[in-house]
Amino acid sequence: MLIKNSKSRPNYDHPENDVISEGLYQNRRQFLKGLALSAVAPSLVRAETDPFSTVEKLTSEYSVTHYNNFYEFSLSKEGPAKLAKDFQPLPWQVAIEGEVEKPITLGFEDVLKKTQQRERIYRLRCVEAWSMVIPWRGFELRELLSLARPTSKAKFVQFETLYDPERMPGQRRGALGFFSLDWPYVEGLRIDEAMHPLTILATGVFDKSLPNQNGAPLRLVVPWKYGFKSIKSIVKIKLVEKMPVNTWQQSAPSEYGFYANVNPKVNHPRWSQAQERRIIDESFFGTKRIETEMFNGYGEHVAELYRGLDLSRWY
Ligand SMILES: Nc1nc2c(c(=O)[nH]1)N[C@H]1C(S)=C(S)[C@@H](COP(=O)(O)O)O[C@H]1N2
Ligand SMILES: [Mo]
Repeated sequence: MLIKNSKSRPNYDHPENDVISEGLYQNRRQFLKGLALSAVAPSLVRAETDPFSTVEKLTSEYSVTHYNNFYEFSLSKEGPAKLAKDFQPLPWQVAIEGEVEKPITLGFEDVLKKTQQRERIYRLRCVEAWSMVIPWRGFELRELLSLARPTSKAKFVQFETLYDPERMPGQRRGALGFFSLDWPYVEGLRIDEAMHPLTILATGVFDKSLPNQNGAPLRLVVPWKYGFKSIKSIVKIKLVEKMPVNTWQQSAPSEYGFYANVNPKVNHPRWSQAQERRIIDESFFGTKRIETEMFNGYGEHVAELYRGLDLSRWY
């Protein structure tokens, strides 16, 4: 793989490096400091140097971008790619509010500037018992949360997807037939889950910006939890004191809970979670059936977060 380091060149546009506007000595120092920093801080940390990435065979790009769950556009797996084709994700703003010292609203470009971009290859296990291996690009959520300085009352983090029925046809009244969800789609994490370095906000897949159907421009990815936790197209992040009720929990509380940790021993009331169909090539039905792993194989990193918690009660 090619190593891209476009940011390792000094940034001549940045006022701190502007040799003309300020004292020559200061600026020369800044310039050299910039050079030294850029030598150790590449613009993108590649998966090969990242301890959290898996080396399993990747799912094909076609399947990742054409077998989707995104009810704001369609109930079918192939629907989101078609119906989100003309969605314009930019410009985009995301607000961080609630139990924070410094509420902020940032444009998408600013979010990228303030965070370290990384490539992370994660398994994604849907509650429907299929799975993929996806090379995400994004950054650790904790970096963004820290900018707003959560207070000691911030025990949970609530996320919201854009609500805009004009642009998201699945949100229109009656659009999904007899089926309906409460919009906007809401998800939540405990604060320690949100601050865990495995938890990222993804902005790309396969070295490209995130396709609309995958939640452009910005979506959560929590690899040890069922896919529905990984909420797409986020506009609001609210730090709260009480455990939020997420969309699927509110729709069917006996089937979907707050935690939604991948767990082969706790079955869905209507199907087993012991195994999964791993989708690798372009056949959506899955290339092989494999055993589902506890915490989707991320137990060594996250099991300690749940010590003492009854996982069959807190599903
Ligand atoms: N806003 C929103 N986020 C969502 C969903 C959705 O319908 N709406 N579906 C979830 C489910 S069930 C899964 S499995 C993943 C799928 O992500 P992918 O299509 O990028 O693979 O997105 C999750 N995030
Ligand atoms: Mo899912």
